[in-house]
Amino acid sequence: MLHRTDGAARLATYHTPHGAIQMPAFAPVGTQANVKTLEPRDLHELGCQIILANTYHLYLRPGHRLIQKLGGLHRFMAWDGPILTDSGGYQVFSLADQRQLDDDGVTFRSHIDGSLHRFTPEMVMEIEQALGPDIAMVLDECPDPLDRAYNRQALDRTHRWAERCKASHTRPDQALFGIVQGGIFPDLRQESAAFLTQLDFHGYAIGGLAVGETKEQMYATLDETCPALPQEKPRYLMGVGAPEDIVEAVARGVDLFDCVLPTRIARNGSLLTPEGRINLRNARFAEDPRPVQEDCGCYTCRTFSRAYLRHLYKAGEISALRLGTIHNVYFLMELMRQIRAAIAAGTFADFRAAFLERYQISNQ
Ligand code: PRF
Ligand code: ZN
Repeated sequence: MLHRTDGAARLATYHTPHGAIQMPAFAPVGTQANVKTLEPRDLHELGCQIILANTYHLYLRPGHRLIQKLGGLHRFMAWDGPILTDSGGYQVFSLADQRQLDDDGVTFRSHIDGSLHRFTPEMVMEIEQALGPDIAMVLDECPDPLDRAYNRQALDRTHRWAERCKASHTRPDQALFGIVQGGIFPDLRQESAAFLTQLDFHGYAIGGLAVGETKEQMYATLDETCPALPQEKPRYLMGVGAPEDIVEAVARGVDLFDCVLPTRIARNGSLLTPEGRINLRNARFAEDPRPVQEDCGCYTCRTFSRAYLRHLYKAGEISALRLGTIHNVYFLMELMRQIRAAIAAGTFADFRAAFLERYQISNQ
C-alpha cells in the first residue's frame, strides 16, 4: 500500500504472511539460510524486516525437499519474518561451472561437487514453492548491461521464462515478482517493464544493474525504468546496497534493496559511517578510544572502542566479524528509517542532498 510520495520517492507498506514491510526497505543477504555471523534474534534486534536467501545454494545444499520436509525455510532457519528468495538465475551465471543455456533453461555443474543440474522456469518454481519464502523471484538471465545485441536476444528468453514461471506458480500464500532486464538500453527496459506489467506480477524487480556499468548509467536506467512500472506495486533493485546508491535509487522510485555489501565488507574490517567507510585494520585506529560511529545506537558502538575492534580484527578473532556485521547492518537499517521519515515529512530532497554531501564514496 502506497502511503505517500515525495518527488519520485515512495513510502509504502507491503504485507506478507510473515508480517508487514515498511518501504523503502533493505534486505540483508542470508545466502545459505543464514545471515553470516547473525542469528534471528540479532536480526530482530537490528530492525531487519526481511531477509534474502538463495534458491541456487539451498537447492544444491541441503536440498529444497529436505527443507520442505522440515517445515519450510522459515522453520528450518528459525526466522519468522518475511523471506525473499532469488531464483538462482543470477547465481548460476556467477558461480556455477560449465553453464549451457538454451531457450528452455540452463544446465550447469555445482560449484560444490561438480554434479550436473538443470534449472528451467518450472523447476525453479517447484524449488521456490517447496522452500516457501514470502516472495519468490522468476528465473531470468542477467547479461552484460553494456552489450546491446546480447540484451536484445536475452530479453525475449527472460520474458518467456517469466511467462512460464507465472503459469507454473500456484502457491496462493507466496508472492511472485517479475524481473525487468534490458541492460542500460532505455527502449529495452521500457519493453521489458511493459511486457512484465501485462503479466501482472505481485511486484517488479529491476535486475541486470550494478554489474559493471557506471553509477551514472545505473541511475539513468532507473530514471527510464521506474516510471514504466505500475505505481501500486513494489519495485525491487536487486543486488544494490551501497548507501549512496540506495539514496539515489529511492529518489528515482525504488522501494526494496538487497546486498551482501554490509555483511561482506564488515568481515574485511570495513565499517559504514555517515562520512563513508572506515577500515578498522588501519593503523590510525590503533589507539582510538571512540566508537565506530559517535551517535550510533548499535550494540557494537555502545560497547566497544575502535582500538579494541581493530585489535580483534588484527588478532583474527571471530567476534570481530560479528561485531562489525552488527554495526553495518544497523547502519543500513537506520539509513532506511531515516529515508522513510524524510519521505513521510516531505523532506527527502533535503535528506538526499545532506547525506550525499557528507558521505565520501569509496570502495575500500
Ligand atoms: N537477476 C537475479 N538476481 C540478481 C540480479 C539479477 O539481475 C542482480 C543484478 N544486480 C543481483 N541479483 N535473479
Ligand atoms: Zn554502530
